[in-house]
Amino acid sequence: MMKDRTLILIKPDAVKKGLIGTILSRFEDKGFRIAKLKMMKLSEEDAKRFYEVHVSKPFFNDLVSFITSGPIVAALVEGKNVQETVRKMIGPTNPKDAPKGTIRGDFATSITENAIHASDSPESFLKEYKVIFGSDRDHFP
Ligand code: 3AN
Repeated sequence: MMKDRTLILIKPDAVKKGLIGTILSRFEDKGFRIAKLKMMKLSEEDAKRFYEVHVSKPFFNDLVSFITSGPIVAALVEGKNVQETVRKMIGPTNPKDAPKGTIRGDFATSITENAIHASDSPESFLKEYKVIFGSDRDHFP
């Protein structure tokens, strides 16, 4: 059986605001396990691969330039129903629609600078995982 897992990115706005620990704590407090953790700066090429599904969207260039604008923190998070639960915990894409208590509701600045990314399907998880952790030595089985 496939393990329940998701990939999150703490985006450059949240890293700059000093929210790495706060955001990771929310997942640990919920009972999820941080199975891998990496602080990095995405290259433009990897950012374009990561966001490939959005290539035809009008916001694609802004998205790539923002995600490459500073360090991010990537985590592999595991636990029962983690993908669905984490999507609920982060809240809607636009912080204007995100309730207090969600990560975006509490910390996002704008629809672009929205603090966090989380995989929205098993397929996107695999793709994203490969971009972020795929070239690591101890890579995912
Ligand atoms: P989510 O991150 O909630 O899954 P997606 O996958 O629709 O949202 O979009 C990916 C990222 O693209 C968002 N996190 C956000 O930063 C950016 N984005 C989405 N929609 C817009 C938009 N209308 N204008 C600007 N940026 C957007």
